[in-house]
Amino acid sequence: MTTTANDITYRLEQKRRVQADFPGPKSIALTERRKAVVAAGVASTVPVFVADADGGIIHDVDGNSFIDLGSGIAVTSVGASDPAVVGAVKEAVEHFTHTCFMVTPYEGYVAVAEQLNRLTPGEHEKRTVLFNSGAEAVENAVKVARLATGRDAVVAFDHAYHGRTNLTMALTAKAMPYKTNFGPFAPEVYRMPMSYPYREENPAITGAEAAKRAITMIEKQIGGEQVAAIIIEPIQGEGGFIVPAEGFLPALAAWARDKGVVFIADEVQSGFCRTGEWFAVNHEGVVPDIITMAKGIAGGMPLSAITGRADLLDAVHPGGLGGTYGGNPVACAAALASIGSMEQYGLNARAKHIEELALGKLRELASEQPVVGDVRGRGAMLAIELVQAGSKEPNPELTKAVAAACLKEGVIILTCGTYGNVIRLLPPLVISDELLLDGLQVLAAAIKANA
Ligand code: PLZ
Repeated sequence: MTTTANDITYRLEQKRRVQADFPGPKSIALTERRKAVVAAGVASTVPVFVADADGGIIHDVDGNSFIDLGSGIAVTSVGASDPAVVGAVKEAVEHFTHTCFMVTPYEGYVAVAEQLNRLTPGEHEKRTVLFNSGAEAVENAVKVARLATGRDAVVAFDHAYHGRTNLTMALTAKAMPYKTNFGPFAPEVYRMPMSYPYREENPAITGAEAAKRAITMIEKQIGGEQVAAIIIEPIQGEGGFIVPAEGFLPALAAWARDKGVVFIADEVQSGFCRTGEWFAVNHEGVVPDIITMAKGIAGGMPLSAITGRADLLDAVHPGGLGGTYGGNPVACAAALASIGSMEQYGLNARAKHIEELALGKLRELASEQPVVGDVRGRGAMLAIELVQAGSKEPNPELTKAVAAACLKEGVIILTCGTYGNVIRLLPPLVISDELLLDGLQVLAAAIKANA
């Protein structure tokens, strides 16, 4: 057991170690079995199979250990086997695995709703509904907004990612791999320009001006009074960890309020201490009408939620919202425990500390390496955008090569971005400083070696 400054104890040794024959024989055998039975459409970033995970470390079935800088795509913020979550799951599962909240309700669901109503921004009266996945939360936020406003149109943004179901594919911006040949898509979805400071034609454009650009298009192409909802990720995830210019989100939210448009913040990736606040909208004091949550909410158990204005959510007729598994009792127990751990470990402060440690290193790297075009993000949601030296031309080949080189050295790094040229860092918030710094040093070396 080792301990960090935050008094987090680990079950597994927090150290990377990759053998020469990587991937090892057990992972290779499992990959063969997998190929015969699992659909090819499901791809995996890393060619090894997991045996155990804890803190900032993932062990594979061949005895390799990797530094986890991805958290299973921003899920295991409290770690993949946080003792409080594990204990709560064990306790819950020994009593009942499921009854269906729509049939025979249980306290855990209500307790999660109380926590979400408390933690989400705004002092107004709120209501919560629980689901299973991020996409399902987004679908339901749009359902509520349409019913409550009596309007059809939904505005999404360039570079957006909202899921893989039919409506959320329509909301998602990127064709390959998410949408190509999967249509036809849900109607009444309109896409507007995002504020993407690094790639603006006019780099001096302010957040307010970028919002005005989108609002003018909305008013010209749809008409404000036709719009049910604007949905936006306050920091875009899959699209490239794009942090909009300051003032962009507040201006959009103000316009939405003025026009009776429901402002939905999709915090599926950015929520729950990831950016150093409970939610990324908090950085600019934006109060969404509805907020969608998943991923970090339940320490790895599948749970998602929408929390929003009581008048909007209670507009829906009884029986209009639900699903067999939504708010599963074991997932609710995990959520309560993981929220408890976030508070106990002080994970907002910890995410800010990670930002301090990592941003400095990444900026240093950018100043030495002209292929690092941009460094951005908040808290433990950080990224670098890789380009051809001397231009802003995206460099997806280098991005792939760097991620592969890191993996060989025992560091799991995820890529993202509309142009496939962004390396994103999403470490578990409980990662130790030593492990994080080791991972960053491997990343820096991989960029130097491949640039
Ligand atoms: N909204 C902002 O980031 C999920 C998806 C990875 P689900 N992002 C990771 C992939 O390739 O499928 C996401 C998100 C935002 C919605 C979702 C969807 O959440 O739980 O994957 O449905």
